[in-house]
Amino acid sequence: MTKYYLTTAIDYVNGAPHIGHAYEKIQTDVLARHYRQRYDDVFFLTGTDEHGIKIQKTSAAMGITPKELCDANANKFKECWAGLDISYNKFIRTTDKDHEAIIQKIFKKLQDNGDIYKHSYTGLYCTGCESFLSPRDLTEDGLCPDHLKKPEEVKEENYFFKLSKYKDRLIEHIKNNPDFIQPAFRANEVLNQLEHIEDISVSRSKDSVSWGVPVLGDDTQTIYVWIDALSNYITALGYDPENPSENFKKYWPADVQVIGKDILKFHTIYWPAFLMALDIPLPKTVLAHGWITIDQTKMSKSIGNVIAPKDVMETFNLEHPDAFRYFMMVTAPTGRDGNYSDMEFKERVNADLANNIGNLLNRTLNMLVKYFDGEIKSDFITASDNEIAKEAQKTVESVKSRFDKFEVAEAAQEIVNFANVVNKYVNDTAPWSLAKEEKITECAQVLYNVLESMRFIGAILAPYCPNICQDIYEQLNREEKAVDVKLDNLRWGEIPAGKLTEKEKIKPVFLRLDSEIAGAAKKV
Ligand code: ME8
Repeated sequence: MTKYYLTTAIDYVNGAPHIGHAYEKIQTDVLARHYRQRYDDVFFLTGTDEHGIKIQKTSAAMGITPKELCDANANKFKECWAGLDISYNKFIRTTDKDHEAIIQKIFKKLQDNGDIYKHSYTGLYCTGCESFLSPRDLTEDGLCPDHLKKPEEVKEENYFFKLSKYKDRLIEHIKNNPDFIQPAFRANEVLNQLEHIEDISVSRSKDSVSWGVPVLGDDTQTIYVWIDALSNYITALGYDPENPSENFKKYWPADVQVIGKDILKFHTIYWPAFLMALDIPLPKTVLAHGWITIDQTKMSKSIGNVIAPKDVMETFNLEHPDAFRYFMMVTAPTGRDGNYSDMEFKERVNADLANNIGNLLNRTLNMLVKYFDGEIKSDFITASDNEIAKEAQKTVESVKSRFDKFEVAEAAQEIVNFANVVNKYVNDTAPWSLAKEEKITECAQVLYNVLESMRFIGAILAPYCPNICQDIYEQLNREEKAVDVKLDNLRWGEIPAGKLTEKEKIKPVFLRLDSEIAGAAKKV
């Protein structure tokens, strides 16, 4: 049995999901769906991060309890992921009772091991980060570089975690395991931060932060968000310091933990140090994605340019999320920042999904009906060593190796490049001329090559566009589901002889967003 365990960051529930949150969940979903086509047992975890001062303040300002705010917003995240076809296996909320109970045990174990001690402290707290910042982290004007707000000076007696004790082991781990931080160019940033690492506060006084898990045996202190939040990756599997569950033993360590670049330090310094202290193996890879801007501008409530996935769905009257999922995955090289604009979205999905892939299938099926009454004869079936078949098989291998490096955008490009090759092949061989010249077998074999190529494309594109690829499979009269195709079983020549389609059954799998037929879609 091969297993694969993936996680996303868990989102703060002080607001509703926007397309930046969606970017990460789609990226992880595409990875999960791809690995389901290769491995036996994939477990995909996501969820919400619900404790801390940010939630406490937002709910107070709204005149509701923190729990009411969490319930309302956690539901918005779940609804949003359902609308985007995010195929997670578990949704954890840090207010889940079983999670809270284990957090207390984890904290206790760290205390018993001597990794946590009490200490009086004056520090600069950024609510946006839910973290203390060192003066070195601030901008020249003394602001948090991510939230551009002045951190609050906090003077408290808190529990501290001996992060400095793990400094050398962390540096060694990062240097010896080049896969641990991906993309690799981010590792230096972490190594630089490690040079100045100090012990960190892991609790806040209950007087200042009451919305959180109390320290066991000391209810004047609340465990503050990072031990609570990061541990979700193991509590969700049923980790218990006294009795780790079967699921924990089966899935941990995580194969990839997907996060945004802004929380890299927490996932590649704090998290592995907590795991070392608990004597638990480290995740194999932490994959940091870039940030999504809107029209090249940072999304922010104050600018008023925050876009939710449903805004895009409504603007273009989309019946399923595939075009949005696809665009988000190709808007930037994996790991780099990307941008969303209505114009770029429309142009990109029209070019790749409608013109390149959708039209290719549509016109080939129409020719099959016109010249061969929609029927494949046994001498149409081509050998697996013809040039197009070889290109198809090579593309599957390139896509797999891109995914092995988490290069989701680059893998999509491999698929588009292959569709370009097949389009060029159709134009060069001109099956309409072959039909006119009565070169029947030649013409039929060209069509067969295209249909088989589409079957390959339907399988490898399914993680990005599960609905479109299912439609491709239905157009090809396939019984299996595109998302369920195991890539190692994808063999050339499996479209059988027999009736494949008829005129009435042919439908476009993706309409241009500005086409007349897409109709009700607003013109942008
Ligand atoms: O950081 N573009 O929660 P969060 C791309 N609760 N990704 C973005 C983004 C954007 N514009 N805005 C946010 C937290 N994200 C913590 C995580 S994990 C144990 C705890 C990403 O709601 C961000 O990088 O602020 C992060 O990975 C995720 O959304 C949740 O952000």
